[in-house]
Amino acid sequence: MAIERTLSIIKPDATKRNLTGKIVAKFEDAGLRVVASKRIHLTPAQAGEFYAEHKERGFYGELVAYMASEPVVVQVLEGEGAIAKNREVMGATDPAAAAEGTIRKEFALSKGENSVHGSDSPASAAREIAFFFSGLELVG
Ligand code: RTP
Ligand code: MG
Repeated sequence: MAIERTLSIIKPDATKRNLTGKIVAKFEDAGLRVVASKRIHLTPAQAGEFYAEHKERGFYGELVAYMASEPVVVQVLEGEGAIAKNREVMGATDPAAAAEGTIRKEFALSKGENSVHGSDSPASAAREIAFFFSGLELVG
């Protein structure tokens, strides 16, 4: 399998509860390498643009307000099959449906406040990495 890069966000519910280190350890234990990382506080406009694909969904307004409510940690993770591997380590969107040992099973509060985001395809990974990072900030 090819070496890929994917965009990860440690969401407000997790940064607020001081879980950043525990979540990063899960990625590293799974063989993913952090090649870029920064803590930022998104504006509602930035959060809305990032999640534009969900504009028509009923939860969009709530999602945007939540993502702008507290700081987040945005990271680029690198490794073999990193896009799928990250999604596997994250677990299902709804923690009630997430497998044992996954980040969302262990830490998520609800389907909305679910601790992490991960790109879902090579195209979204490319868009999402470029949304937050310049090439100079990616240090493999
Ligand atoms: P993400 O994009 O954040 O990695 O999560 P995902 O692929 O597992 O889920 P997606 O369907 O893309 O939804 C994006 C985020 O919107 C919030 N959500 N809330 N209240 C709800 O029914 C609901 N559904 C989705 C979650 O924060 C979800 O991760
Ligand atoms: Mg998604």
